[in-house]
Amino acid sequence: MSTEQTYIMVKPDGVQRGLVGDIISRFEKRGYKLVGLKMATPGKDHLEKHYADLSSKAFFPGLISYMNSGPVVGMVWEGRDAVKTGRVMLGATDPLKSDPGSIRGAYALEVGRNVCHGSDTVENAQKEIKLWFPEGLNSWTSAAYNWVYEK
Ligand code: IDP
Ligand code: MG
Repeated sequence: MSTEQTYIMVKPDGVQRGLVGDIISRFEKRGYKLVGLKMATPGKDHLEKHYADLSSKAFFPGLISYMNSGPVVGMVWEGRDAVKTGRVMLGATDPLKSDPGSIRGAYALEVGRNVCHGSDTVENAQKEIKLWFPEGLNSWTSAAYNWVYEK
């Protein structure tokens, strides 16, 4: 298992519903290290770039208008197996199929209002991090490192 970075985003419904703190807290408590964090309202063009792979889907216009309906909170978490484990913490795309202990399984009921985003591969994580954090990330050493990792 390697150290990875993943892009996690609280979608507009998650921000409106006051879930930002809880979502940050879950990643923080799990042992991941926060290396980037911002609120943003980047507009349609940027959101279309973020979801470019889905542009041919029938739900794409609805997805973009949902994502453009208010500010989002984007973050980058770093640590062991961050991409895959981050997806497990989010839950399945369809909240009704999500484990109840996951974020979507705990807080959402519809695929079109599923409160959070997480990168699905290391390669896509790198692309998303460049798109959302062109200014770069924060490099720091966590005092908790040796309490989270045995080696
Ligand atoms: P993911 O967010 O779990 O990676 P993707 O397939 O990448 O899922 O889809 C991106 C987002 O598009 C989903 O999180 C969801 O908000 C929305 N979405 C996906 N499938 C549907 C659908 O069938 N109807 C409406 N929205 C959808
Ligand atoms: Mg996806």
